[in-house]
Amino acid sequence: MQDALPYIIVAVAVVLIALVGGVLLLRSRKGAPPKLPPTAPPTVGGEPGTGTLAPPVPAAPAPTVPGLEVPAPTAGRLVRLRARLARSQNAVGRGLLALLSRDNLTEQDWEDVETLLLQADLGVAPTQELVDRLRTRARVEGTGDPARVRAMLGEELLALVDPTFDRSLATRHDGRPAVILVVGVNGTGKTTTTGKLARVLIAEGRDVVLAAADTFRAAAADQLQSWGDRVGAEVVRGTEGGDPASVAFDAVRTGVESEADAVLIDTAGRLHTKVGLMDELGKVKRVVEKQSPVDEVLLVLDATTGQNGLQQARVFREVVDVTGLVLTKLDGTAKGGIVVAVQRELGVPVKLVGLGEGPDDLAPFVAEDFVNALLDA
Ligand SMILES: Nc1nc2c(ncn2[C@@H]2O[C@H](COP(=O)(O)OP(=O)(O)OP(=O)(O)O)[C@@H](O)[C@H]2O)c(=O)[nH]1
Ligand SMILES: [Mg+2]
Repeated sequence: MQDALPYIIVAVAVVLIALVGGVLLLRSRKGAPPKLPPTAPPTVGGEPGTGTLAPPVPAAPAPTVPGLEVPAPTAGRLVRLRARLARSQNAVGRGLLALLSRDNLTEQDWEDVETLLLQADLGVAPTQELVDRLRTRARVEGTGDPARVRAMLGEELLALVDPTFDRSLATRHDGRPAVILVVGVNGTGKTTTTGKLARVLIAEGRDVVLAAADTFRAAAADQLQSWGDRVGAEVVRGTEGGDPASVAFDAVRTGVESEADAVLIDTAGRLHTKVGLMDELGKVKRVVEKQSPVDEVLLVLDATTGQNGLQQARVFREVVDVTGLVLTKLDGTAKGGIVVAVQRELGVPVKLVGLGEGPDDLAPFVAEDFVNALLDA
């Protein structure tokens, strides 16, 4: 037994060493994962809760709020997106310039000018007015010199687009957030515009609350939620099939409590001819107004639907007193004249234009930039 003792001690020592070694090995394996994740997190972005937990830090340096996007600055956006506008509109601009630069304009030439303007959805009355003014000026100032014609046409188009409109969007004032209601028929781009507008405001350093008051489909709220999550805007939503007015009401209360700069309310698409749905929209506005004035009602119109948009605009104006227009999908149509037609019809300015499906493809409307884009294609 005594002879065996050294062997036993050695055996115990071996077992102990093996055990300790094993534990250490396991520890180091367990310790390894925490070192690995740093390579994984950069892909995060929009994990649940990020949007509501993170303070909506405007244009914050990216590292402080990982996963949040920093929207592109808004200054000069229309100029930056001008190529898109020009691509679809340049047939009109170039056509007009070519015609008007002829030396002696015939009746046929003037008719062609008129046709081009009508095709661009300028509308009958503005077209007639523009042609009359151009004819008078052509008689006095002459044609033939492309530079002078360019200047003349530019001035007249600008007068029609009307640079005197106030196109600014309401933001926080009187110690409360601005309330912006987004309305329109189905598929015009309301939710997309609401999401893009949140980015515009956040890029300008403002705090935004989004209201998913399209309660018809859960997918509509999810769509808005994902816009909010990307930039850290809180999204207030209700239950599917719930009352849109109460979602809007709750969102405004949230905005007031969190001292947000703006509450953007996305509503369900509705055909202007459906009386029940239009009444519901009126109710959304009235319910919100029990708590706070509605500062803006933005009517979103799809520019590709042309004169149909005017019909919609008239009905929406009656129900909710539209204060601004958003023309979407201007990147896909040569019918930019609708800007003039619809402003005329409602006496309300186009405030924003959609020029693509990208998150920052929404531009504050600037009359001069728009006219230049038409003519300098
Ligand atoms: N090319 C282009 N597509 C746009 C623009 N604005 C929106 N869209 C697209 O239009 C489609 C409809 O947009 P939504 O924002 O879902 O429209 P909506 O008005 O909310 O639709 P409903 O809620 O169903 O009434 C989407 O595929 C958008 O990407 C734009 O300015 N240009
Ligand atoms: Mg929608």
